[in-house]
Amino acid sequence: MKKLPEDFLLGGATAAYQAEGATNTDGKGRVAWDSFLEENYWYTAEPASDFYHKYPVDLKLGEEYGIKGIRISIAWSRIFPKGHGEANQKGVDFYRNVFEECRKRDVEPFVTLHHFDTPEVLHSDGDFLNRKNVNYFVEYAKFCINEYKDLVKYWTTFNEIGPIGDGQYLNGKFPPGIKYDLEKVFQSHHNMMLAHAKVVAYFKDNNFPGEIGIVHALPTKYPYNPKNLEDVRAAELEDVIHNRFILDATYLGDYSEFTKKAVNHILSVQGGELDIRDEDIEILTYAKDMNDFLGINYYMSDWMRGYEGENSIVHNSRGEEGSSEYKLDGIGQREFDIDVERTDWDWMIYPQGLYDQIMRLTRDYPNYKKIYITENGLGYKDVFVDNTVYDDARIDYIHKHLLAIYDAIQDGANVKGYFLWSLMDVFSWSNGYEKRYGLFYVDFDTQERYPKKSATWYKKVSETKEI
Ligand code: BGP
Repeated sequence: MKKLPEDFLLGGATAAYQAEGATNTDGKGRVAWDSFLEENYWYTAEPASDFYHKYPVDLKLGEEYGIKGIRISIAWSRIFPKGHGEANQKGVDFYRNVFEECRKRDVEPFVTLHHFDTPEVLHSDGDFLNRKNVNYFVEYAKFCINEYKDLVKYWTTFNEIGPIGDGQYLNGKFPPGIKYDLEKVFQSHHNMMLAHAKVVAYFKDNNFPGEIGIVHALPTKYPYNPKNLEDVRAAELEDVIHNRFILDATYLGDYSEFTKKAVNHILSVQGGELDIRDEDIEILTYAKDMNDFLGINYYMSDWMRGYEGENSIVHNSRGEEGSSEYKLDGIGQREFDIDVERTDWDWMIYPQGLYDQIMRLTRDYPNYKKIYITENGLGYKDVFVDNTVYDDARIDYIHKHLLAIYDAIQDGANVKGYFLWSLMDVFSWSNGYEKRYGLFYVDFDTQERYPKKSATWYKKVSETKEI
């Protein structure tokens, strides 16, 4: 039996838009997702998991099931319905009540300021491609940090800058639904990193209590055939797009020569030019050693082959195994037909990839201070029987990933905790209510919660640290 460190925290993750529902309650402003879901998908963010009203139930269950931390995001448009201006007191009060409930239940809130849900007014004005919005974000972040400093100790600026750029401008599954625009992908990454650095500098320069960091999704990229140079190159380029560019910005405060060359190559094939200014680099450099922690979201790895030809990304949103496609000219293509287990949504299940990613971080960015695994979990078509779900596959998935984390800790990585995605079932941005991840099953008609088999298993791990 292996044992995680005594102070290793086990928690659950949520996000405002996927959990709260109540999309226009108490003065909340619209977000781009509201109409994007209506127009492009078969579901909306109503009712979600009605966390807006049910948070006391979820936190009580959390306490009962050994949940020591919860990732919660603040919906920017509840606080500032139009992104800036006068604060909406009802929105401000809502999060105060939630954080107070967390304290009551002894569940530490890890608070994210932005989890995919920029207010619509700013989103339609270029979102983070528009530098004006970088400053609006910084103002909103400052407001929250000051408002909740008595209740919140752990702050995260952004959740997954990488998938935001991808979803918005590469695969088009997030609003505004643009595809194959690599210039916008990198520019969005860069501008958001700039916003992050400004907030981190503010937090540290003013000695706020607690810690601040960022959450990056870091899928590991392997060459399909490690002996084939084109495959090796494809894996490197994919890694730059999804991981290395934002990690450089976070911890180097600049882009390495390797990264710059890769980006130049990608843009020379795909078109585009970036606006990266000297003063941006100064800001990134100023903040690079100030990050208290890095949150890693890890779900999958990818195997890459070289590819030249037309761009083609097909998103498997219905969970029809084998229907995904990913091919980018001059970059590479993902190979799905390999000897690795995958989910119905073609996410390759590979715990070793988490170990490799953690160790890569410690090696390439030694100024990192500590890591939380801020998301990991199994999206599954859960079967509800006997008022529960016998989700052995999920238990197996979590167990294997905890073992990979254990190994990384043994090998010197400073990993302090793990947040399962998700605490209770929530809907999936581009896959709907059918793709469930939670420890607590949610009946979306009645909003009743039912602990799954995994919840009982997870509680034991949280209490004993034995895996
Ligand atoms: C991450 C997001 C989460 C969550 C999770 C699962 O990218 O931070 O919000 O959605 O992935 O992804 P999906 O819902 O697409 O299965």
